[in-house]
Amino acid sequence: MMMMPALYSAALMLLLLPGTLTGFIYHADTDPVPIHVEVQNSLLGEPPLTFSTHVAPRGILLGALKRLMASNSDFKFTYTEDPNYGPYLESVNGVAGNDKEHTYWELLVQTPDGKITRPDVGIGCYIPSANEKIILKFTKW
Ligand code: B12
Repeated sequence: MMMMPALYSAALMLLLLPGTLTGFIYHADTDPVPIHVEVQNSLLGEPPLTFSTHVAPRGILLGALKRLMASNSDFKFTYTEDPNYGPYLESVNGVAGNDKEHTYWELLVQTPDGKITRPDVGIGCYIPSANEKIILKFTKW
């Protein structure tokens, strides 16, 4: 009988501890992932425009771009649907890529350490990580 309170609290600890840990990890997993989006028009030599938005945890870039467009009237984009590769970024802020002129919106990613990479997937497949700068660059191929 003397052991009961100690046993009881030990059992309670065992029950609560994993719950607390799981709760913590679960919370971190559901936090929105902050990112920046920079629009660069290398052909017209316009100054870059930078926006802040967020993506759902492990969410796709397309979702973040839609969220940004809905919340900020200075950012607009359109995309077409490719049968093989999904969403193709067609225009940003009224400027569209053009096959005849060999222009397109290139997707680049700058990580917080400053390194810039060119993802090998489009806006419908790319999953941004926290604090990345997504660069939408109007350029030529
Ligand atoms: C040429 C080419 C381009 C050219 C297309 C120019 C043109 N209008 O002809 C340009 C330079 C514009 C381009 C851009 C990009 N591309 Co590209 N491209 C190719 C390539 C080498 C050949 C496509 C082709 O001509 N096929 C033959 C024609 C007859 O078939 P088609 O179905 O009509 O081809 C069209 C589609 O492929 C489309 N297209 C081309 N690239 C992409 C990328 C995406 C995401 C989408 C939705 C459509 C698309 O454009 C073609 C012409 O209309 C393929 C690789 C390959 N060997 O197939 C990569 C490829 C399709 N591209 C790829 C990528 C990743 C991109 C970019 C996202 C790169 C970037 N980080 O910016 C961008 C698209 C950005 C955006 N605006 O959404 C990937 C797609 C992989 C994936 N699962 O998403 C591929 C498979 C190469 C790779 N890395 O493995 N691309």
